[in-house]
This record gives sequence, structure tokens and C-alpha cells, in this order.
Amino acid sequence: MIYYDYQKIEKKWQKHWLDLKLFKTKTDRFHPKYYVLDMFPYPSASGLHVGHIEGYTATDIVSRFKRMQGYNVLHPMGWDAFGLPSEQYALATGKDPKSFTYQNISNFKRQIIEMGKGVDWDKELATTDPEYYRYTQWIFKRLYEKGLAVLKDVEVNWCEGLGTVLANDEIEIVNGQMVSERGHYPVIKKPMRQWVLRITEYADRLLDDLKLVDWPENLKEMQRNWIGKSSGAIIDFKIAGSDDSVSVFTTRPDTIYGVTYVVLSPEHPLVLSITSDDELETVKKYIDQTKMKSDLDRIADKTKTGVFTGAFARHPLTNQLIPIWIADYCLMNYGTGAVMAVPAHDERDYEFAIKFGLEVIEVIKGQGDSPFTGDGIHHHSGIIDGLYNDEAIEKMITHLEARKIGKRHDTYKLRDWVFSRQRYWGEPFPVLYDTNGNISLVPDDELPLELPYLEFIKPSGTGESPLANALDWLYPEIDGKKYKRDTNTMPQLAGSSWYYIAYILKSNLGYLPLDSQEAKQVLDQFLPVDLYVGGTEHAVGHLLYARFWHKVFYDLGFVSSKEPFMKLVNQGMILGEDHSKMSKSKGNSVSPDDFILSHGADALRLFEMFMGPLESEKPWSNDGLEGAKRFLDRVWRMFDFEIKEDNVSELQTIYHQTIKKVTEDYEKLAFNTAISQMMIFVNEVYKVQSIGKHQVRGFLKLLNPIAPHMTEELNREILNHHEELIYSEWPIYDPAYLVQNEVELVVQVNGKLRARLQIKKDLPEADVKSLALNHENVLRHTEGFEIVKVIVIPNKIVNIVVKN
Ligand code: ANZ
Repeated sequence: MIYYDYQKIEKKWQKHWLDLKLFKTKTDRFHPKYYVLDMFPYPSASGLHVGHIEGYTATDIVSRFKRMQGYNVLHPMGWDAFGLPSEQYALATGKDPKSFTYQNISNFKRQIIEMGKGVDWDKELATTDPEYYRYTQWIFKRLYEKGLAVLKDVEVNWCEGLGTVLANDEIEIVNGQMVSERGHYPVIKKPMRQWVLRITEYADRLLDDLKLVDWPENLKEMQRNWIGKSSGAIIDFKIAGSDDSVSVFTTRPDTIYGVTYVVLSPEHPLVLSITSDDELETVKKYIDQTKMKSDLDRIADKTKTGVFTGAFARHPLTNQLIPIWIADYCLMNYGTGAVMAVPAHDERDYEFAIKFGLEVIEVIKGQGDSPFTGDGIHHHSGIIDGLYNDEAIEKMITHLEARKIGKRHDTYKLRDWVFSRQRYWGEPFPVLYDTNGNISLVPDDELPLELPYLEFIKPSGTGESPLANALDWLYPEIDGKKYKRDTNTMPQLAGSSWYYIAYILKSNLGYLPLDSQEAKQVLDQFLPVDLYVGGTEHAVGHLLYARFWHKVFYDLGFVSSKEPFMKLVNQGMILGEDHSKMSKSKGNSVSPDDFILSHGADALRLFEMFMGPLESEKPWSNDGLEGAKRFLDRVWRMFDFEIKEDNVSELQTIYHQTIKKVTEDYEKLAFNTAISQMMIFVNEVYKVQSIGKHQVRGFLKLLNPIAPHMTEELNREILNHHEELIYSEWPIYDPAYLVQNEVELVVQVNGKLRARLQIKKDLPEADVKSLALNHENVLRHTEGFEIVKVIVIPNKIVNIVVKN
């Protein structure tokens, strides 16, 4: 037989698929659709790594499998190409981000083609394509019109030394203070006018609709935590000697009789006006210190800090005077930015009260431990005395509402999405400001508003984005009126929030407008995504934002599904051979290019799918790759056996078992066990040294989604079959062959095991008795004895009772 020249074979089939566009999505509606989506990659300079191959192979298997089952499969690919890494690389090298981004894309595309992935390339897109971000800008306009995009003063991390705003991951904490990662310059928080998307309006729907999707429970839990809904009440505390009052948010209104002080966040708007003259200087100093601390540190710090304002509040139920403090453990952007402190029943308040000598009043009977934060019977608490927490909370809220002191309220940890970045490499905002600062939108037919080319993309030094340097672009004159554009750009997560929709709308003619009738039709045809595969790093950011936009599209009538991604699977990470995380700096990262050369794409795909369950972490192993290649060699050599016109009867059972197992396993994405079954099948063929034509072609179909090149080659060149496997029909098993027709029977003599018999199932009792009694070893143990009884339990046991 001819030699398995995988390099030649793989190139040949890849070219064939591309030339004939064999993975093109069909537009007809005769077949049910199946939409398989990969989390699209960020086209970095280092190219694909073996972790990408894992997820991309899994989705490719499913899409090939579904296609053979008769589905109209949509399996696209694109590039998440805006963003910070490119920007930083451009800054460091002085290169234009556009040119190297597109170079990286072409390298990624080459690698994806070389791994044999079946992609509809007519749908290829990059978020940086002006034709793509034209619609990202268009969507922004719809968000603005719906009141979901607003300008707000938001705290940013401002670095005077670098003259720029920094993202959280560009900051380090040194001695409790924020400094820039680059250059270690001090960083402070400062309010800046930013575009903000009001995702918080959708918090409840984002929470509730998680029940509609088939996602891993831990991922749903991460989203729930991120949204972080807390139920409780807002309660008003009057400030003594003033008309003002402070509202606090509490999840524990039942502890109200235990309040001994009130805490305001240092940024709270009332702080300076209520602070007494004596305390003013201390308070101001404390406010300045807070600016240098990140929220995370403020929450995590065990040693509590704070200062007294000199002001007092009136307890809303007892009318007693309670001191008002400011402390950085109270955050401005949570709840109301103010806390009623109950040291007897809250850890943070307790630490604070002990440190500053504030009163501790117990209102729930605990087990002696302080603070007691559990459930218990209330006392010293008026109308809720004798009640446990839940009942006490309910009753207290009703009581406060009746007396107009407070009201039921839910608070969310979820923040509105800060949508402005002071960066160059992103989508410009389609807005104009006139000389009075009034906003108007760039008309739809003038989109895209293209990002101007800039020779130097370094920050402007004024805190504005580098676009502040693009003077010609920045100050357009329209109908004789002067305008200014927005110097900010959108975040990387903008483009990735709708790309799964863009694929559906894209053809080689361009995009269908999102609000057109034609768009509605194809979106209804292909949405939601049936299977979405990617890493856990997108568990909250991307997946939450995309769900948010999808719900807005739903409200606008563009889509009919409430959720974008029905089933989601997180592939496990591929670790280095040393079981640590692969990284370039550690030198244990592996690029697929070398392995495709040395073993072939089919072997690489098979190996990565055989390493273990898709969702588990698995260490890379060069030996494992060898093993995968050996299996493919063995499949190749199987074609040296006689290929018979008729089915080989000895193989019928294992053949049908294999169809059943592989089909079910592909459905469950259990590729490793599907491969094991195919290995068992091949072993059986080697025992018999022959195989039927129909059986061998069926087997090629089963293996095709994993090893597409080799199986197509064998189908075409050895079986001389004219029909390619890609569009052939998935094999169906015949249940008749699955019935096990042999059973193992145990023979006991006076309760002792004496023989095991392999017999035909449901053999007549007389035959079973005769076989058992005549077994060599049974004879040895019954000779010279009287056989008293022979009991047959069908298909299981023969019990022989003897005596002498
Ligand atoms: C009184 C109280 C008594 C509280 C008690 C807790 C236990 P979660 O569950 O995370 O939502 N809080 C409210 N606003 C805050 C802010 N801006 N910064 C820091 N802490 C704040 O937490 C809600 C609780 O966190 C609230 O309930 C409040 O303290 C505090 F035995 O009020 B509690």
C-alpha cells in the first residue's frame, strides 16, 4: 500500500476545501440549523498555541458531525483585533497597529487552515475592519438613543507621571499606594467624564435568564456573584442640627437597634458640609489618603482606618445621638455610600469599633462569640424581639416603610460599564460636540467614522487619548459650524459583544443592516448559538456584556431569542509537560506549527482530543502525540487487509457498538472515549484481518470529524468512493446487533466455584445442565459423589449439590 504521506495529504485536502468553499453555510431553510461558535482569538504576534487547537478542534468535530447528520451548520471564524496589547506593542516599537494586526491575522488564519478546521471563510471578520466597526458605532448610537449610553463622571486611575489614564491591570500596589506598572509613578483616582453603558438596568434580567441556558454551574455562579444582588433596605438617618439626612443601605435592617455609629465613605457628598470645624483638617487629610488606595485594598485591609466628623445622627427608632465617622472600608460606589454600623453583628464594624472605642450593643443572642453574625433570636429590639433573622428582617422593613423611615431595596455589585478608553486603537465614538458641549450623533450613512492614521500614538499628556493629536480629524466643520469629536475610543469588549451576530449578517457582499427585514430573517434562522466553546477567562466580562447587548437587541426587535449562547463549554487548560501553565517566558509553550510538520494536523487533533475530557486541565505530552500518530498509522495499514464486498460477520457487533458509542460521545463532546472505542474497533479488525467495504467506510465517517484529511484520502484513493465524507450521511447503528448473545455462566459445586462457561444466551436448561455437568473441572469435583440437586439460574449460575 502507498505510504501515509500526511504532509502532502493534508495540504491537498485543505486546498480542496478552500477552493470549493465546502464549509460554506447554506442559506436554504430545508435543513435544521446548527451554530457552533469559538471564542474568537486576539491575533497576537506569537500565533496560535496548542490551547487554541483544543477548543477549535472540539468545535470543528461537532460541526463536521452535525453536517453529516444533515444540519445546515454555521461555523465561522474572526478576529478580536482592537485592544491594549497591540497598542502597547505599537508604542514600544513605533509601528502602526493596523499593519501588524493584519499581519498577525494572516498568520493566525494560515494556522487555522493548517489544522484542518472547516470554516466558512466568507464570514471572516475582524473587529478592526471599518465595515465591521461601522456597525459597532451604529449599535452605540442605538444605545445612546435608548438612554443606555450616557456621559458620567467616573473615577479613573490617573497617572500624572505618564500623563495618562491606566487600566487596573497596569497598576501595582506598593506600600498600600497605587503606582504605574511602567515607571512606578504615583497613580490617583480622579473623576473624568466618560461614556458609560447602563448595564445595571439589565441586572435582574441578566440574573433571571441564566436559568434559560445550559452552562456549567460554576460559570453561572460567577455571573451571579458578579451581578451580586443583595436584598435589604435603605434607611434614613437624620443629621442632628441640620435638615440633611443620610441614607444607608443595609441587608440587615433587623439589627437596627444595635447601630452605634454611622460611617460615610470619604467621597460621600455630605462629608465636608457636616464636618465640624475642629475636625475639618483631619477629615481632609484622610480624604486625600484614600485617593491613593484602590477599592480592592480598601475592602481587604484588616486594619481599619477612619476619622470622626464631629457630627451626629439621630437613631430613627430610639432618637439617640450616634456619631458619624468616615472610613475607607465604606465604598462610595456601593449601596448609598453610607453604612449603619452594628459592631455586635458585623465583622468590619466590630474591628472598627474595637479600634476606636465605640459602643457595641448586642441585639441577637449569640453563642458568646463576638461579633455574632449568624441566625438567632432578637432581643432589645422592640417589635421584633423573639424573632429569628428572616422574620425579623421582613417585619422591620414593613415597620420602617409604614413609618416612612426606610424602604425595601436591592443593591447590585454590578457596575455600569465604563465604555471610554483614553486610547488610540479602538472604535471612535460616532458623536460630535458643538462649542457649547451639546452632543449630536454622526448620521448612520456617514458611518464608519474611521480611526485616523497617527504617526505617534502616545498619550497626549493632557489625559486625553492620543486622538487629541489628530487635529484635522478632531475639529470638523459641518455647514459652517465648528464641532469637536470625542477623543476616546471604545473598549475591546465592544467589538466582541456582537460578533456572533455579525457572522450571520456577513456574506462576501458585506453585512446586512442589523435593523433590516433580511437581517431579522437570517438572525431568526441561526440564533441562538447552539454551542459556544472557549476558556473561563471570559466568564464575566465578555459573556456578561454580550448577553447585555443581546437583550438590548431583543428589546429593539432585532433578535427573537432572549439569550445568545444556549450551551457553553469551557475547555480545560493545556499545561506544559511539567504540569505548569504554559507561557512563553517559561519556555514550555508549544506552537502547533512544529507538530503539524512532524506528526501532521490529524495526529495533533486526535492527540488533543484523546488527552482527557475536554473540560479538564491536561498536561502536554510528546509521547502522547507519538501514540496518536501510531494509531493513525495503524488505521492506514488496516487498508492492507482484504476489503470484502460483504460485511464481515465477526465485526458486525463491534461495528454497530462503535457507531452507537461514537455518536453518543460526540453528542456529549466526550471525544476521548469516542477515540477509545474506535481503537477497540481497529483492534478487532486486526484480529480478523479483513473488513467489509460498508464497514470500513462507516468507520471512516466516524473518524472523519477528528482526522478529516486522512479519512477523506482513504475514502477517495483507496475505496475509490466518489462521495466525500464531509457531506456523506452519518452512519446509523442497527440495534439488533447490539444484543449481547453470549453470557458467562458460573458453575458451583456445593457452593464452591468450579467453572466458568461461555454459553449462548437463553440456552435451554437441559443443555446448560449437560454443559455444566460435563465440564472437566466439575467432573473432577463430582466424581464418586451422588448428585442430589442441580439448580439453574438462567444466564447466571448453575448450582450443583452433591453428597457421598
Ligand atoms: C448593617 C449591618 C448589620 C450590615 C449587620 C451587615 C451586618 P452585601 O451583603 O455585600 O451586600 N454596606 C452597605 N453599603 C456599603 C458600602 N458602600 N461600603 C461598605 N459596606 C457597605 O453587604 C451589605 C452590607 O454591607 C450592609 O448591611 C452594610 O452593612 C454594608 F449585622 O448594614 B450592613
